[in-house]
Amino acid sequence: IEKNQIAQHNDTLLGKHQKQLSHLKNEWESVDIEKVIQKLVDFQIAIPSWALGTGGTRFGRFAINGGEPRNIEEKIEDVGLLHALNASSGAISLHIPWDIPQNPEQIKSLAASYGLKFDAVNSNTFQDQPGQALSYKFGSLQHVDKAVRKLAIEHNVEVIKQGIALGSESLTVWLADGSCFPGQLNFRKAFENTLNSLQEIYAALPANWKMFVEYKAYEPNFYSTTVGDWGQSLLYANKLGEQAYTLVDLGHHLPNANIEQIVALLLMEGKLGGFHFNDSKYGDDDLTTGSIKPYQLFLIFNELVEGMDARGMDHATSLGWMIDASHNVKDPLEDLLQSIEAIMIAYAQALLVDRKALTEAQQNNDVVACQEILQHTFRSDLRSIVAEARLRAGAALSPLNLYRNLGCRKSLIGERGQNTVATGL
Ligand code: LRH
Ligand code: MN
Ligand code: MN
Repeated sequence: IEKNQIAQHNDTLLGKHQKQLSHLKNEWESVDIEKVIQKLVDFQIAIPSWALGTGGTRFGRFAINGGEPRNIEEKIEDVGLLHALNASSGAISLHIPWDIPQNPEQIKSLAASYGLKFDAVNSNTFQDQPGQALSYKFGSLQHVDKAVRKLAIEHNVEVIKQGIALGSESLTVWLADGSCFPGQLNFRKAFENTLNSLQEIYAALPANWKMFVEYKAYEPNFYSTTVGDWGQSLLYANKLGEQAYTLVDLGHHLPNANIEQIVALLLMEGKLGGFHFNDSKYGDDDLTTGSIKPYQLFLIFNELVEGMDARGMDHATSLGWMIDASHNVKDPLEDLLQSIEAIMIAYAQALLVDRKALTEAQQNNDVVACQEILQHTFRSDLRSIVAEARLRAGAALSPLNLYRNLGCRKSLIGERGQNTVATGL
């Protein structure tokens, strides 16, 4: 995508955009909108490599779009395209061995040519790879057999090495480990084995790295999961040390969990590492962020902004911000543009909450005022300040429209073919 294509697109929308922005500035004259815009410019959300292809379910996979990236280079190209469109997707997160960065130097410079960094690297001990000597069928880091644990530990250490070569600075460990039936596991031993294994991996972390321990309530195990909730994740993170943190994937909770409260308390403990953003109606649906519960997304960002400001944390760099979504029916790139937009809007809304008034209302137990204050920003249309942030960063006022108008998918199909399949879920 060329700079002049973006400029042309912006020219056609500029008049309307400026009108909307000045209207918004008038409405929020007591707020330093310039500061908010700068925060939005700085905020970057990493794209997972496995979200670039059409996701499958266990009932089938419909590669409806074509032009899916066939290798790591093409995945980087896709994220580069997203970043050119919105200037908010400046990083890619790899999943190993779905991604095999054979020539790290080359891959690193390819990414740099698109202005991309490498976010957390993800290990995979939830599938057996072809030719693997021992199986993860009954777990990996928790396994009763030391030899299986060793295999899984070595894989994680290898992933760290690959990440170092790419300039990544964190490892995300998500474990499918758990049990499907009562009695199958000794919970305490499974925890201890997992902790010991994580300790060995932790020992291989460079000093500037973080380890993210991701939890998930259920699936693929349906009776117990060994890192099943934020309490268990926090136990591991606390025992591991100061480089270990809890990672919150929005889809990994039991229905109706109060995720914003979890986020607030993890932040308070200095143990919130980062996010996998997505949305869901039932469980780990991995739907487009903000497509089902945008109010919840706002409430989460509201806690994030409040908590990070209280601790003097830089919003853009203190936590790992990432999407984790993948599904069947949309063009993955369009889907990701929608997710990023939803995240930016929720962040903007949270930045505009009148904190002073909210604190006062809380102190006075004025429950009605508390709700009014939050919903005032939630119900305000802040899309034009998000668009303004993009404009200032050299990106498109309306990324999705430009993607469609330029026929980006059609070009990708032209280059890569109709029947390409990206590695991933
Ligand atoms: C597990 C999960 C985890 C994996 C990814 C593919 O459900 O959220 O983050 O690494 O999906
Ligand atoms: Mn996840
Ligand atoms: Mn998940």
